[in-house]
Amino acid sequence: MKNQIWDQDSTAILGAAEASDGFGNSLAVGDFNSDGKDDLAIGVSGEDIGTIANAGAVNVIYGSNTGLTSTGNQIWDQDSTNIEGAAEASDLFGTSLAVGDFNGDGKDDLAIGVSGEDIGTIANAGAVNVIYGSNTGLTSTGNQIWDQDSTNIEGAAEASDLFGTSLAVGDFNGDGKDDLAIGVSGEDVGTIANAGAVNVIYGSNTGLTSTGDQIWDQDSTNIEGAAEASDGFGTSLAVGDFNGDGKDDLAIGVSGEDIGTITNAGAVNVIYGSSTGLTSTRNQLWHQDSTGVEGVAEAFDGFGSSLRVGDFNNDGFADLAIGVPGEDIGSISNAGTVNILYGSATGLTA
Ligand SMILES: [Ca+2]
Ligand SMILES: [Ca+2]
Ligand SMILES: [Ca+2]
Ligand SMILES: [Ca+2]
Repeated sequence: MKNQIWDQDSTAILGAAEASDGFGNSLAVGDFNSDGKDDLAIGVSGEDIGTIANAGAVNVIYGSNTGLTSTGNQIWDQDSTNIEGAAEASDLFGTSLAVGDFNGDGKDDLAIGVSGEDIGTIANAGAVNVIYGSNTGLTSTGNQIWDQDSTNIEGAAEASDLFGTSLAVGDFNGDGKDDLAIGVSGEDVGTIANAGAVNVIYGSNTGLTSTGDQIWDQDSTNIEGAAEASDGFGTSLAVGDFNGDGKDDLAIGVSGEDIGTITNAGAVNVIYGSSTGLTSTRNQLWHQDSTGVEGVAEAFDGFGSSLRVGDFNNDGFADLAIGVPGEDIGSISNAGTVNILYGSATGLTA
């Protein structure tokens, strides 16, 4: 099949290419219309909506027997008909994207980070829009917006929280409905600025619901580590079933974590799923000075800046790849490296 290139000036694609739109700044894949062909969601967080600069948008291009096609393509923003929220300058709708089946109807649904969303007068508190799939693709029916001031959601919207700066999807309680983890990397924990947090909102037959929602940070009861200024807990997220118990587990990058006196060496917290959702039981904190882990923690390594999950040895336990872009290789500054931790019946292990 011939390769393709897509932009907002491609024939029949909605939107128009404009300076600093940043089409493609984030990507996610799902089968939004359940036709067996995957569809592509494309973040355009620098899109202007009318004269509203950098409000942001998401293009969706659907799969077909001949690959992605302009047929039925969509563009979504907070001023789309019946979509929750309102496009405002520098909202950055589409700064992050994640796909899951939050209502378990067999059609994939799209979560859209809006990290620059103001909540009332609270600048850059951040929000997440959720648009649900249907037989005809993504539809405004039942769409939602979530922030830390949503009813019954843990936490409180504060300036520069950046709720939605990262997103990840997994079935943390194993009930067959996907759940959404939302990075809040600018969250202050008490008076500790930008320590960071992660909100978790669980799926149900009616989609994401506040029932049983959670907020996690390094000062949560029994969670390893300690919240410190500029830790950036939640800068990156990844999901896998590291212990193979059928409940997904959450890896949380803390790229600004100091290890002892080593500034911004970085770390990764891992919180395991259970039949009641994510739980502190057997949670872990990993860094390059953890016993048995390869490498040495050094200042500004940024361990955990990026995370990805795969089963590299096909043993049925998910494994975690950890980006360390600031790692020095010998005298070569910021050459970067990647650590790999393998899953096991007891979870990630060195
Ligand atoms: Ca499809
Ligand atoms: Ca769905
Ligand atoms: Ca679930
Ligand atoms: Ca698990």
